[in-house]
Amino acid sequence: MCNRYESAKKIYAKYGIDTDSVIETLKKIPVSLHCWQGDDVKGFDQDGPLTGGIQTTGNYPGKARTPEELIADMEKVLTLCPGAKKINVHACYAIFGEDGFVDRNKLEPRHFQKWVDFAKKHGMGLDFNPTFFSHSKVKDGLTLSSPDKETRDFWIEHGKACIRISEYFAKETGVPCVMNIWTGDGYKDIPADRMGPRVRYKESIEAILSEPFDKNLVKPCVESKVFGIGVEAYTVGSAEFSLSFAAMHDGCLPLMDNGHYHPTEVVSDKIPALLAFFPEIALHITRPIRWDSDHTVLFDDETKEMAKEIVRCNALDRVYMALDYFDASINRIAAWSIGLRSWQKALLMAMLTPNASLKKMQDENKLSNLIVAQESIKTLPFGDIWNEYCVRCGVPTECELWLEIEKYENEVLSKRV
Ligand code: RNT
Ligand code: ZN
Repeated sequence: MCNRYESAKKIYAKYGIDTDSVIETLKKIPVSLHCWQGDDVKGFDQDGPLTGGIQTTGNYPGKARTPEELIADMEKVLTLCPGAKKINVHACYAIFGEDGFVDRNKLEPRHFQKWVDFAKKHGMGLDFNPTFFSHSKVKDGLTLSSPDKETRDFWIEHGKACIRISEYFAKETGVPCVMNIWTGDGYKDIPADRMGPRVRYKESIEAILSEPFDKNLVKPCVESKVFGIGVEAYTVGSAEFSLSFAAMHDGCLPLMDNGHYHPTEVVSDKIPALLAFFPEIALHITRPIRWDSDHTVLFDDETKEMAKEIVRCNALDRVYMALDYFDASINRIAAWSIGLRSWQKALLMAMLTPNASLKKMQDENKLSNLIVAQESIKTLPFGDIWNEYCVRCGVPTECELWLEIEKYENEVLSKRV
């Protein structure tokens, strides 16, 4: 075993931390990997533009064009990232066989069988998302909150179909399926009625959740948002709407995406607030630059802070963690891997922190001692433990990562023209 690890392990032991057991624990904590990073949120069921107030920018070559390419790319990413994974699938990634296309209100489990095969092959669970965007039935920018009943009904049927598919995922994989409801519904300019759309949205989500399902298998979530591109003035599924909906509906989880708040708000502070009330919550982990830009997640301060909160609230089994970003301007395998590895680093660092003794300092009001301790922890030999974690998981270490990505780019991605 490498000397640097042995020496780092001794240093952490002085803080009461057993690095071997941290590594073993972290290996088993699943993080959900989003399929939509591989093809710029395009999907397989339509040819139109990406709508709903979200945007990918960039045209780096090599994006996945078919289900086979997308799954192959994700398989490559699995070999580059340590830790347990789940796969997060959007409904627009239905894979139609010989019997052909069906619209979103008619989707069935069989349209996702290849995703189940992929998950089972790697012993992973699956998460799911109805797709309420990039579709001709989005009427005047609205879906579940539309004043038009036919439009609402179409999307309610879609939501119900997705509940059935989520339950199928859970039964097949043996792992609960987190099903996240997000719509881009909203208005570009000042609305005349802010409550009407929210009441309709509430009733539509209730109609979706009236589809029978086992609450131990399907975990429905509602994701809030502050604004989207072209939807600047008003978002139906605002923070207060979504949090209240989840609070008032048993079995429904609030989902916080850290790109969906005003720039000075931090999700790290919201995590413990929600954990004080909800048995379980869900996260979309992203990196907003000035807006919900969905840049690749990095090992930066707020990422570390969010992981810290989950760990020191002892909530690793109460928080469903999913990545959600899409960068089309760099190698997509690199984007996926950097994001997942960064979140893994953040979790590892949080688990290598002597949280109990820091809390004690706070409770005893030893705040000078606390600031000194918090700063000194930052220079512990974290990199040596991370390196060892990668080795034990059989994935590339930091200095090996690019070589692997470059090889895949040369051998596979560059041939996609
Ligand atoms: C959009 C939301 C939503 C999407 C995915 C593709 O702002 O974050 O979660 O990114 O559903
Ligand atoms: Zn999101």
